[in-house]
Amino acid sequence: MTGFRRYGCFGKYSSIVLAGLCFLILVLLSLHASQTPWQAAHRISGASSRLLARHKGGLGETVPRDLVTQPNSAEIFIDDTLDVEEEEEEAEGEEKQQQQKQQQQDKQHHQQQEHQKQQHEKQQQQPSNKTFCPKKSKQLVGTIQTYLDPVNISTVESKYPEVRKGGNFRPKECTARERLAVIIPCRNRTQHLHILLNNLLRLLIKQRLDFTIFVIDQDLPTTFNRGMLFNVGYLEALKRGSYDCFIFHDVDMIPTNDKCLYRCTHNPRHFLSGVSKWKYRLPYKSYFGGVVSFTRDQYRKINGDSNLYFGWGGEDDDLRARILHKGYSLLRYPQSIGRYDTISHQRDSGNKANPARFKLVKSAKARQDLEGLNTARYTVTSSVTRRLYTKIQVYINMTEIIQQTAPADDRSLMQVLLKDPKAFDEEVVHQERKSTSTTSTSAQIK
Ligand code: UDH
Ligand code: NGS
Repeated sequence: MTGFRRYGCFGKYSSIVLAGLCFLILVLLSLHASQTPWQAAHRISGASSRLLARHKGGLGETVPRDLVTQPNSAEIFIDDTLDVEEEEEEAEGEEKQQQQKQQQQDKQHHQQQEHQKQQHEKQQQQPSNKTFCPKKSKQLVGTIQTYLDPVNISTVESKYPEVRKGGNFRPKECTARERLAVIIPCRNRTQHLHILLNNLLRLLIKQRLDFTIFVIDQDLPTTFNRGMLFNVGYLEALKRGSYDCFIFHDVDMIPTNDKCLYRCTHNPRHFLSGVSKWKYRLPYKSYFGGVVSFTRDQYRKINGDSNLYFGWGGEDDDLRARILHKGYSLLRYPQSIGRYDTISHQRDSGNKANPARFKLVKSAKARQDLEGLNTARYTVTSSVTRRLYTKIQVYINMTEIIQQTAPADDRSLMQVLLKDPKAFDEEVVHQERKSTSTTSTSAQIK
């Protein structure tokens, strides 16, 4: 009874005793760190949220390096370089960095195991006694000159004799760590394509990558659909080879640093950290357009891009929402590495701003599993292997996509696209097509 009374008494005052103890700990900590108790409390809460953020890397892996922006808990861009050797050197001596090193080693170990598994499978297919290419080639220098002036395709072809027909390159002296498909949507922008190839091939070859360039063109008069062309690129590339990594690349984005590695990693990556047209900044923090990478599995798991964004705008915001919704984080290279030049041009015809885009972006997560890679319907109207790229031309039937693959709610808000084709330039583009030459390569150059 006495014991009960004693514990009962403690129970009555326990919250006061606990609060007192916490305050005492804070006072001791603040004395130790020469801070006020409130600063000490703030430090503890900061440390615990950083700890939580580290474990948001998706796929059970630790997120590397600093968080550069964290507008809210669902939008995380991580500044990350794949530059493992340099990171290890910097880490020497400091306790905090030692911990990062340990985490990285664990991650590397896990990645190495994965790689070994994949490479083993590959070597079964193509027996070779070559060693793997270095993760980061010794030939890379950092900032490189960009060439933005119009160039003839024959000039570019003669510069890269090592690229095989179809736009394929494979290093001879080593085995590349993955097979990369670069997917470039391109309609009526042939001159930009030549400028991009003139810059990009040099970088990819220097990085000792095993790659193929796929150019995806969309038949007129259907309104342009960038997101769906990415799905087409992914599906058609996989029909032609076993690619592990996909980089979706706008035709007018020119990398300015050869340490910007065109590789895939444990989370999808946004390559741009600054673009010349925005004074080497981005239009908004969560911008996800321009150049992005996915492993084969990552893109399949997010069900690819939405097919519903006919016309300009919103498809990249939708893609970002899909990535986050499936539990991935977003990686982005640091400022100096993700610096891109862009080729200035006029507005494209056949790609008018899509008035339904804002509402569509809002329903991105709800639609994710219902439409995307799994509902991409198109007809391949031609497929040709040029010297520096494989070109796949497709016809997309907008009416069919909207009426047969859009979920009911989205279908109704997209009626505006079907009711008034002129609002989407289809008539205008149709007229233009009649007055320009018939092949897509010699079509209007901007
Ligand atoms: N693209 C084409 N042809 C087109 C349209 C787009 O090839 O007719 C491809 C091309 O790879 C381009 C990419 O899709 O780089 C993205 O196109 P975009 O129109 O989103 O971006 P871009 O930088 O033009 O080419 C920006 C125009 C700004 C319009 C602002 C409207 N409010
Ligand atoms: C946003 C668009 C994005 C676009 C970005 C930059 O407003 O699709 O501008 O565009 N989002 C919506 O419209 C919802 S750019 O200047 O590169 O044409 O990528």
